[in-house]
Amino acid sequence: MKLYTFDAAPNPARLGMFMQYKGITLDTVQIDLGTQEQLSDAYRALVPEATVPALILDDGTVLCAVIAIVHYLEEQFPDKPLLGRTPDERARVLNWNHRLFSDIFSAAADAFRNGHPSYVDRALPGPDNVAQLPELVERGRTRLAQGFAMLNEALESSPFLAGEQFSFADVDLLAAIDFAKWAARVTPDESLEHLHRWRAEAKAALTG
Ligand SMILES: N[C@@H](CCC(=O)N[C@@H](CS)C(=O)NCC(=O)O)C(=O)O
Repeated sequence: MKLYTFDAAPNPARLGMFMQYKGITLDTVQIDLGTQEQLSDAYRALVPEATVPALILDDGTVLCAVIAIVHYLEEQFPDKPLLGRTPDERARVLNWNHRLFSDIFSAAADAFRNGHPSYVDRALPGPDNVAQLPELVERGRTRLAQGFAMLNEALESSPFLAGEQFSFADVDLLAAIDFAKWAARVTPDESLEHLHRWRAEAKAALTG
């Protein structure tokens, strides 16, 4: 299998942290989003979605959703599980991953891509051009602040997002907070004490 990615981008960062924690190394090619290499004919012939990361399996299957890639890799590399050890835990991890993707990552992406001059007509990733909607910048920033408050509440009664164990839900939230900071200039308010407590512990769990 072969991984196409661009380490500096947020969805590749989610996958990168998962692989780092589990000690997975793969045959990897960097696709430079800075020069729009993802839109080149050569890359689109391999990955019609024109996004990174993409994992191409030995039978030619192309996986271009991070959640699918990590599920595949978790099966291949079962040590240090990050997707839950029981059916309940697996469901909670997946529930959070979906919620973080639709509520937090998409809000940060909206705030970034609908205002940045380099993303005129590239307001959404993918092969087709999509016009910017400037109203989505402030809406994205508001959604991030609301999302962080919701997460703070959820973490009041739980050490990690999906329960007692560090999981891919926590990896996703670490990546989402980094993304929100540089892309939307939104950081969790200092008053969100449970979120800050969780963040220090999640960073320690990731590297420990
Ligand atoms: N569909 C992917 C998300 C992939 C994605 O949006 N990747 C971004 C980088 S973070 C990308 O490839 N952008 C290309 C572009 O902006 O044209 C998933 O579900 O994990």
